[in-house]
Amino acid sequence: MANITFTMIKPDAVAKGHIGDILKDITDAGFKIKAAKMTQLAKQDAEAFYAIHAERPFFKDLVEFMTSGPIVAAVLEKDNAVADFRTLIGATNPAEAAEGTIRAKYAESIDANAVHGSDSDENAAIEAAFHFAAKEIF
Ligand code: RTP
Ligand code: MG
Repeated sequence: MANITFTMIKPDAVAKGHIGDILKDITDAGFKIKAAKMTQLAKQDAEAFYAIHAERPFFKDLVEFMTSGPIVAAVLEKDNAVADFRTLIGATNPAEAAEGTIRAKYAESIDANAVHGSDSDENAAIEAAFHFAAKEIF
């Protein structure tokens, strides 16, 4: 699955009406959408998804934010998907995100930072399976 990554358009970007803009940036950059859905994470879903950050000081705020409204989850395919997608979205803190990146264009803050991108091939597979059944990935 080295050509797969997983993304979420986060509640801030959905609320601001940027689903279409962000999906266009993603497909313009050469990613193919293999799965996509709009959903809202329950507290226990967000806690499980971000379990790796459970001990971090920002964990409670992260879970609260990620459950605050609907998201769009998607599985994306491209050569070098994980690294190329993280380049496309830019730094976690939008103040440090390179010009033209999705976070530079649409994020508000380090918490409300518009999009998620998997950080490894292994996590991309885990995260895709967290949100989608095999038959929902095309
Ligand atoms: P993501 O997982 O959402 O793609 O973001 P990332 O890899 O760039 O950042 P990560 O370290 O995985 O952190 C996950 C999310 O937690 C929030 N965060 N807040 N206040 C802080 O210092 C802080 N650090 C991270 C961000 O919203 C980040 O996207
Ligand atoms: Mg991360």
